[in-house]
Amino acid sequence: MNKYLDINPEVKEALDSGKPVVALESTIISHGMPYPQNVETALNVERIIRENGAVPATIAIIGGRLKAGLTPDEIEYFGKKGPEITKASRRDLAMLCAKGEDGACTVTTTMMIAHMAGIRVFATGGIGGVHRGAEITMDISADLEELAQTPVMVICAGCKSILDIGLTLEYLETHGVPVIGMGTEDMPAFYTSKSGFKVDYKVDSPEELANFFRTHIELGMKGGILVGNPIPDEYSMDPEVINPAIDQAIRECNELGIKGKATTPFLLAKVKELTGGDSLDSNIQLVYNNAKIAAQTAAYLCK
Ligand code: PSU
Ligand code: MN
Repeated sequence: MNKYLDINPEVKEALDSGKPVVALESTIISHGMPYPQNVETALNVERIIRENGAVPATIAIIGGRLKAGLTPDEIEYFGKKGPEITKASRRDLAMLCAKGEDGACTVTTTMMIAHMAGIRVFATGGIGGVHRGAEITMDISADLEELAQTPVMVICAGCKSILDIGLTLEYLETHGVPVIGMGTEDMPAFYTSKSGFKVDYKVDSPEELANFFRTHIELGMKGGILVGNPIPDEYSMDPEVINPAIDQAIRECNELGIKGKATTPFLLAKVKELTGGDSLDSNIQLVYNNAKIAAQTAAYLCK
């Protein structure tokens, strides 16, 4: 086992005895949602994963240790400290471990640590991708590179249109990452169920998804797969409300000259502010929905 990795005892027991485990990220806690809803959501997500037959492993870096599985107190700590905790991507891992610091794991570092621990299924809200205007800025999330090289299944609600969804899908195609729709042929757009872009394949159940991923692993494919699970209709947002808010958030981001790793957290917070909290409610519900599908898929994968 990696000398920097600590696997929580409950997670370790589950992995050793072939029981289903689902990884969860911590950037969504520290940078993606405000306190205290972030902590409440993170604890509910863990509960939903248990109710659906799997063991949750929220992933983070604490005092330079890579943690697969957090205690409720550690989740509270991450939620309370919020954006003060370093948002940790692949390039940050060694420095945080060397200095003994904390890091909130993005999709990238959650995939890395999940893979080190032997966890194959990971649920989150949305992934990073190719930003609008990337043909000039070259702002492309490291999440896409990680999907290209780490064999973990990432279940999300699609990409927010803070990104260029079409270019994100092109990039994934180039890198050989299969994009699967759960019960849909349309790539979901996070707050809404359809982006207007097609996924590569549609599956109709967690069982079918598990069979596909098992084959992917058995073939020795080195990368991951991305699953777009659409937000349930009752929580989906009105495109006429969410789209102008996203456009305005991007305009303000450009005007303020915000760049690099600060871009995504700024856009997420701005969209939430502009929609008066409605987007936060949708965000929370879609994460719950992804957690449920992830736990069920992980359970089939263990059969
Ligand atoms: N998109 C969301 N919510 C999030 C993120 C993205 O809708 O919380 C977070 C995830 O942790 C993701 C990261 O891995 O932002 C991507 O950041 P960047 O664009 O800087 O790579
Ligand atoms: Mn970026």
